[in-house]
Amino acid sequence: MPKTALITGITGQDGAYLAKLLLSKGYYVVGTFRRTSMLNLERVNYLGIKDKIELMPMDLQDQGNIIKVLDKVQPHEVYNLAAQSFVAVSFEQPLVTGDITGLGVARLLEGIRIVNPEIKYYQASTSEMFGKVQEVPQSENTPFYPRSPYAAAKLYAHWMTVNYREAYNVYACSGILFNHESPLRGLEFVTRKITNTVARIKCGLENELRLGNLDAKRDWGYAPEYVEAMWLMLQQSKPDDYVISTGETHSVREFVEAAFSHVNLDWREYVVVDPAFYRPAEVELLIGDPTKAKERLGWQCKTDFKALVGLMVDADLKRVGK
Ligand code: NDP
Ligand code: GDR
Repeated sequence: MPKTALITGITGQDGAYLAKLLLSKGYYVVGTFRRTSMLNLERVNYLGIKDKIELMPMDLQDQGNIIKVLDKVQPHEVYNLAAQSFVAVSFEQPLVTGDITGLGVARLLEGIRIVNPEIKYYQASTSEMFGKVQEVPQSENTPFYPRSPYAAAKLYAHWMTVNYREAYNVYACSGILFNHESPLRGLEFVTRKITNTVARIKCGLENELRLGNLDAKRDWGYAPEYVEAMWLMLQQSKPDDYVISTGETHSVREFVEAAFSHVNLDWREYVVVDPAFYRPAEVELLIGDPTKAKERLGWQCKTDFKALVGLMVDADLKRVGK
């Protein structure tokens, strides 16, 4: 009998890559989506897996819905990737972010406890929980200091995951993933906004790129490699929490420079700094220490910064060209 995995957030970047990985490992994959006026299956389509997964509506805001889906699917593993995941929007919509990204996790963990506490659980935690960093680089032992409603909601979700592990013995892991990007990244996030606009400028469709804080530094990795770490966390003898990162940091400005220079353009001629994209509170510097993941999971990143920028620009050039 193949194992069954339930992935929330199947329409997002990580949901699509994780579904592809689990299919390649022989899993039966159920992907859940929330009801919208138009179901967006662009990413699973792009990866050619739409017809290989079962799709089921499930909203993290609805406890009854969650219990019914868990009961029907009886998964061996649940990967919770669903969230209101855009930090900037969380300042505009703090309550809905808290309800989905924070309380949604409590609903899911309660569902697991009620339906079958043997279900293994992966929580998509984030480097944003380190926020105003208390230590450089950040590891599993670094104190948290969230700087946005999104990060505060994720921190609640992180501790709920730890609590269900300690209180009810649920095999629950929190993956503290640093930024990971790909050609499937949402267009509102800075990396994809840059690579998509660079491609459009190169093709003569646009002539400027408006950005906010160019000095912010992030530890950017390649998303398909990060979903492997999620799976590895659920295959260990004991549940635990892990930082997943490259161990390198680069500024937004460096990303911009690399993306423009990939297509032989000078970024200074196109980039306009626009205060509209500044955040009320910023996370200035993130750099993760992935030692524990390397030692215990045998995981490490393979794609370096320059290669990541290059592959994202190339994918956008191809798309824009079409
Ligand atoms: P995306 O924003 O691409 O995907 C988020 C998913 O959540 C979408 O499928 C979205 O559905 C779904 N969703 C939103 N609200 C609800 C809801 N109420 N009920 C059910 N589903 C909902 O995120 P990523 O794939 O980039 O990230 C995956 C997870 O990992 C997220 O939880 C994110 O916060 C976290 N994370 C991401 C990192 C990164 O660098 N990518 C780093 C660390 C953590 P819809 O398509 O309908 O909007
Ligand atoms: P982040 O990603 O907030 O790190 O959260 P994002 O790409 O949105 O911002 C990264 C940094 O770039 C700066 N920035 C801009 N950001 C956006 N989106 N648009 C701009 O025009 C712009 N100009 C400068 C930001 O201020 C910020 O410092 C992502 C999400 O995927 C989260 O869900 C996840 O938890 C974290 O990564 C790890």
